[in-house]
Amino acid sequence: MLQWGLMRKLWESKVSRRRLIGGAAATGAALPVLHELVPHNGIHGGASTAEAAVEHQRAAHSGSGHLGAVGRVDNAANGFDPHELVRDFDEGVVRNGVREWEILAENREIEVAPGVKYAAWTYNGRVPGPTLRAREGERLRVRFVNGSHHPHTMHFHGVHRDVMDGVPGVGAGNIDPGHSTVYEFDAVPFGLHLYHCHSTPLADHIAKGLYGAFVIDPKGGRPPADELVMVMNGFDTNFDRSNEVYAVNTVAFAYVNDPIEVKRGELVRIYLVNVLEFDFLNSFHIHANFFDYYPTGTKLEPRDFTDTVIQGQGERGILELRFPYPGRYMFHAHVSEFAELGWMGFFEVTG
Ligand SMILES: [Cu+2]
Repeated sequence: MLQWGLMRKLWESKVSRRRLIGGAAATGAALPVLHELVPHNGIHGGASTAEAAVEHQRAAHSGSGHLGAVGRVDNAANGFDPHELVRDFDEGVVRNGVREWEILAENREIEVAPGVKYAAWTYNGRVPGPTLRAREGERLRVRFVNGSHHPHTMHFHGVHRDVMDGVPGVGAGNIDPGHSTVYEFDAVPFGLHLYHCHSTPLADHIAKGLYGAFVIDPKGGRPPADELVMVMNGFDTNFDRSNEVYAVNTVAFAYVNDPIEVKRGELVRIYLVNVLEFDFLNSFHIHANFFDYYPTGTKLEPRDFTDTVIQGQGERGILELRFPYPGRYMFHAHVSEFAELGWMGFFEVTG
């Protein structure tokens, strides 16, 4: 409720907040130059619609201290629910020793905050795309079908041949609308990776929603845990190349409205991925607790024991923690602005 008042305030002071962000980042000065160099004509078809929605959201609350009527995002209409998505791992199907998935790129309008619609590009109809999960050393085969209106690819992080890298001009390159390809490679190294579209302009193809987490379990596995996936993302709803909405798993404040339930004393493992565009850094902070941190998940021993981790664009890591006390514990971006614009949630610890 309160957050929406803050959102309105921040929207209204957009210019000053952008200056703040640029000033906080070492490479901020390069940003306007880069934007001039990136061609982005022809992909902003939904701009007027999205902008109208944000304007509508702003107008609805203008001058009213009463924000309760804002309501909630319609998960059913979106076709995915952040509370299911947070524990949803897609292991595909194993045929003849090869682990296989089918991924369809399609355009889809999604609601990222109550009343705020976004013309997303999706893998399998959801943002983030499915969390693909395999075991170290397996052969993987991903059949990619482009049912969208623009050329797209799937670029996986990992170690593989150039022709399977999903970038324009190499191997199958851009996959045109109505076309498909097959990416085939081995699941190495173990860790927490990601996949995303690599068509140009790159920032736009990622920001529109074409990304997902990619988990490769070590051969010996990891200790049993309640496993969660959190993809830190954001949405530039008025196409000014800065985000108006921030979240984990797309829907602003989803885990404030309905906290993530975990059990006291149980090991909780969080696969944390930062796919945010237009901001250089993101972060995760847990209240009243600390966690072990495994950068990129590529080692079995934690590097840090901390309560806050910062990730750059495309960076990810695994967090492990236990909650010693029951109750309601906040987690959020320690970039306060992101937290106030949606990147905030609670754990409800029971038992
Ligand atoms: Cu794309």
